Amino acid sequence: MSALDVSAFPSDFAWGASTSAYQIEGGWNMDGKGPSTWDTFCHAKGKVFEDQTGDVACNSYQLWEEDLKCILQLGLTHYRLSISWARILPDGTTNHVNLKGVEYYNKVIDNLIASDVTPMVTLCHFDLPQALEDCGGWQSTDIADIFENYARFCFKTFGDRVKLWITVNEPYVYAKLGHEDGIFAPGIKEPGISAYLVGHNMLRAHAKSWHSYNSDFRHLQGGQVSIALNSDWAEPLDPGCPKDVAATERYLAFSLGWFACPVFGTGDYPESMKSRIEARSLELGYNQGPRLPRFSKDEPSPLGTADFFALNYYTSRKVKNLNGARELSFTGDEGAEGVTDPSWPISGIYWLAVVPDGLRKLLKYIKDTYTSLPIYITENGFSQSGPVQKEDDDRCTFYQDTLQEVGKAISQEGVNVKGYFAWSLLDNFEWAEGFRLRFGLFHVDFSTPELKRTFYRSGREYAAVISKHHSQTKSKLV
Ligand code: GBH
Repeated sequence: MSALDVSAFPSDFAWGASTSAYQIEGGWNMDGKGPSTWDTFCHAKGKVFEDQTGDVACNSYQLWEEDLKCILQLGLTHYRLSISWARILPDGTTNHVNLKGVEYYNKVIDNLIASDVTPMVTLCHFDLPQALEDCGGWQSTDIADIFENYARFCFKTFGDRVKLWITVNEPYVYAKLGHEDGIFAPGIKEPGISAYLVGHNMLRAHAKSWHSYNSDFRHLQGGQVSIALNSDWAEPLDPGCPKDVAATERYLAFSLGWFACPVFGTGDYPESMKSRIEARSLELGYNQGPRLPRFSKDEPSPLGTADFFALNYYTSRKVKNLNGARELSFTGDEGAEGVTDPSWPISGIYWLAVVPDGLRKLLKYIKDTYTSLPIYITENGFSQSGPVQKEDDDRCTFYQDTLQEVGKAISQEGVNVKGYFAWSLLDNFEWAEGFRLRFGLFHVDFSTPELKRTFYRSGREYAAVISKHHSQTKSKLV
């Protein structure tokens, strides 16, 4: 990454790395933690690669000091972590607070601040308390108030020190992979129905929490709240084919637009999403009410409920039109299929085509379509599978090319990018793929209980980028 020109990045640029609780903490039943949907999902056989689990993962619950050393070696200005909801509220509600869990996050947050690292905290990164799942989980209407209550508890408990909040991580992924495809917890397969309901309740939960923060905490704590949205960049497979062009619009509407339009756009779902879902219901004779729920006038609107844009970007797609199948499904509604371009290298896993300039195009699209608010890239990364390569030159090239595109988005496209968080600080539990995909800037040796963390070359080079930017900024001041 030494060829990277860092002059495009503003002096207060946030250099971060991200993790999530279930993927690193382990300690799944320690000190009074309640189970989450991911504990349940992994403990059922046949769901995850080789039936691996996050029971121990990187054991960050007990080895936090080792993570802190990694953070300091990288010289990060920011660190994004998530709170395990069931670790602090074992049944998901404030009826019972697990003080040991609260203590753990207090220690993490205090250590970060003492080291001059700004925490960004996600409230729910896929791991819903199982007790709430047992009452309908994200499909239940009540979940929005229960989440809001949890969010308020976190604002009250940690908000004196945490100023950057993410309510929900990637509602698209938890809704669709967890309730349509069934390949993520909670493993529900109800095509064409549940994902929309889950997404809706996540938006309601998010909106209520933002409004709570806005009215009761902002004036005291001065922080910011957003929701992390994942999206591919997408272009028509055949730009000369109007059907592919329309399909590309739908592809973006059904991923980014599903959540960005209510929060940053019109306050409602994208038109193409509404009309397609309604038309398909008619066509297929589905008459049990609207599959895409409507926002109620009696609740706070999702519109304007974000203080910054949080984007998780991994890859891009070429999109072609897909004629609807006979069964209800999300993909049938979407009527689009994304494929990879043969010229794109694949990193570790089939879906992760490396397309750095897709990030620049997506950033510009967000600015042009949705908002001029500051954008944090809250996740972006490159995975390795197979034999470990500590000298991970491909990943170094990936980070260099990607950061170059972020620099261009700032200097050439005028996008207000405030920060970049690499996924991930450490190799960790990669959900249904288990430990076979490694996304870390630090290698973790999962074969011994010490779970030793060591630098990849990419980690060392990322540290050099941060320090280069830091010295450039300092020299500008004198
Ligand atoms: C992020 O999701 C997560 O926030 C993070 O926890 C995770 O570790 C990271 O990605 C790396 O994967 O199986 O064909 O349906 C990224 C969005 C959505 C990308 C699901 C992969 C699976 C494609 N992910 N997608 S498929």
